[in-house]
Amino acid sequence: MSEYLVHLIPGSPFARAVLATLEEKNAAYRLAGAVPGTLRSPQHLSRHPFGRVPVLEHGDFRLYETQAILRYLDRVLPDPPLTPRDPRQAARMDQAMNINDWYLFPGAGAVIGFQRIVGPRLMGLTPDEGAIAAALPRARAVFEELAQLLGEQPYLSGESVTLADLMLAPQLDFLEQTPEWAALSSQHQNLRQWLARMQSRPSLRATTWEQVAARTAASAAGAPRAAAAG
Ligand SMILES: N[C@@H](CCC(=O)N[C@@H](CS)C(=O)NCC(=O)O)C(=O)O
Repeated sequence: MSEYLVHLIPGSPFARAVLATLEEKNAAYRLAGAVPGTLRSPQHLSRHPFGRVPVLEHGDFRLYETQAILRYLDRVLPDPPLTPRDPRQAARMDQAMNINDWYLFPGAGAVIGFQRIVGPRLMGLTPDEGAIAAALPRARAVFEELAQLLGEQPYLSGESVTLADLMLAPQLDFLEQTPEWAALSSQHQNLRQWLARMQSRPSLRATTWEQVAARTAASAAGAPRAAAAG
């Protein structure tokens, strides 16, 4: 079977979901780091016409959109399964992944995460406090809903980790690093415990911003990555 190649920018929570899924599957993969600011280059647009990351290459098959990539990986690497067999649990998984794409990332990650972390760290920008304040009500609503859906379960769609957990944990891990985290999560201890549970998994521990940055450089030199067990 061909090797997996992931085009990404270190720190991207969407890309981390792909890497964490590959790690959960114990698959070998390589990283191709895009330089921030070059996603609109003709070369990258030929991979991703909307100029984003991640992009997966698997042999002659190229795919963008994180949900599609995660589901593809779960089909071609069926062990361990990361989609519940039960239709209702699978529907909860799908629901959480769409909450990520429609509400969590646009409402919180793309504003609060960008203003607090990405902009200052990668572009030297000063956080726009007005934009952050305006995003908070929507972000609060997303946290409330995620906490409600999680309830007392260990994972978002039940007893086992699924693609939804792997997709949302990198986003919340990102937001945990912002000053807004305390206000957003203090009423939702179940969500905090879930995030800690996810952060302790080898797949998340192996895919931190720092580790991915280091490995991106190593992969550029041609060393394939054997996933950590777990
Ligand atoms: N819908 C896309 C979203 C991916 C996305 O927004 N990625 C961010 C990094 S986390 C990105 O590429 N941002 C670059 C930009 O917006 O120019 C997916 O699911 O893959």
